[in-house]
Amino acid sequence: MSKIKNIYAREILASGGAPSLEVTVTLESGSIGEASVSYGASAGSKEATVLLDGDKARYGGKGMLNAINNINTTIKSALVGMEAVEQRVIDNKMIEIDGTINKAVLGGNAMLGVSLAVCRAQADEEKMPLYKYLRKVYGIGEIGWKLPKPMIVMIEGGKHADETTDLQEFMVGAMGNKTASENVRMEMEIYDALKKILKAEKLSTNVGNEGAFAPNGIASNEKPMEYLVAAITNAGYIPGVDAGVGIDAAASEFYNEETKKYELKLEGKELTSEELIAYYKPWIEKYPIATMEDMLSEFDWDNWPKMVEAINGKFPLIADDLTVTNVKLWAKAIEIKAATAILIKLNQAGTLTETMDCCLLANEHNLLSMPSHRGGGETNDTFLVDLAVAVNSAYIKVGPTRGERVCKYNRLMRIEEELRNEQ
Ligand code: 2PG
Ligand code: MG
Repeated sequence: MSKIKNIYAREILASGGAPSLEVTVTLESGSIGEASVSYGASAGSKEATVLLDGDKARYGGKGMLNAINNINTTIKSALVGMEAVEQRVIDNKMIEIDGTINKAVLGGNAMLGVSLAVCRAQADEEKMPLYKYLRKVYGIGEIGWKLPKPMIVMIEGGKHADETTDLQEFMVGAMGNKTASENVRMEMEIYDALKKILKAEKLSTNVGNEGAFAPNGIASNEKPMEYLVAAITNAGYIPGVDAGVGIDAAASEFYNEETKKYELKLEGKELTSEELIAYYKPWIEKYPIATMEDMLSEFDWDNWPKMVEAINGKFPLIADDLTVTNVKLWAKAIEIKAATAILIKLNQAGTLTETMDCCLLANEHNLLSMPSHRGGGETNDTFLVDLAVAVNSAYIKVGPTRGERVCKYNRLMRIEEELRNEQ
């Protein structure tokens, strides 16, 4: 056991070129933990607050000095002297000091940075890899190791790229029983095959926010699925057996709250919820789909169960903006059968404990969880991978290229190697 001796935060850069923050926690024993915080481009409205300075003279208002100041003063003086092993108590303490439902006072970014760094410091103290320490501190029993499969964003549009598809992400999810490193290799071979297909179609292979292709001039919102199936085949794998298609529509982004219509600009369509579900329906039959995510808006709760019915158990419907890694919203979604899986983003919740609670609730109900990177402001932190391994998540969702993305897959392969060497 060791007490927290010091907490220190600094401003760093995130993948989009705007700031984020990084926290160092030091224990009395000398153990150290560091963590940085990512944030999104298509954030759900109920996410924990990313506290930004708003000072237009610095980074166009996107500085994080206020959040950092909260860490270096208020949070530090409250937590110094607490036992670092008391993760839940520490997280609750910050929630209590903040006192708001959306962490608007201290900032979810400030709280999460501290929360994760405390956890890493205690893992260091106990000389345990993070994924094992997470199981210990959250009392997860012996459930064996089932490493998450990669769900790799291959084509991106929506808010993550300019002038592309209305739907935000077209992914390839590994299927079958390959090892993590074989899955990573397969996915990257598919990515390479996709590049050749796009080139042959005279589409650009420049990449968007998440390192996935983001070509202008794609003919329809359906077209990327055809490309993905062809890429899986061309790379020598079997669609629906080795790999399937994942879609994140991020539908809140093209939902007009006033007219209650979904505006698909690429195809000049304005659809009601029912019409949008009917628009998706043929895809469910036609393509080897692994998962669908946010196919309806976060403001369209009533229609989510209809989408679950349309899918009819063929694959999971993942809630992201709908549930924003919030255990109450997730419990509601489970209860009314609005979704059958949850996307997990640490900064949506704002503390590690609240994030873990969402994963554990999914496990309790035998539902899938998928820890995910963020679009606009990702960092080189790989915490989400250890978390996915700790709770036996089915997938991790991360882009295919750029350092802040590939470090996640490299971490996964390293964990696999560690576990293999133990046998
Ligand atoms: C999503 C994510 C990650 P953002 O919607 O799932 O791909 O995007 O971080 O921009 O919310
Ligand atoms: Mg999403």
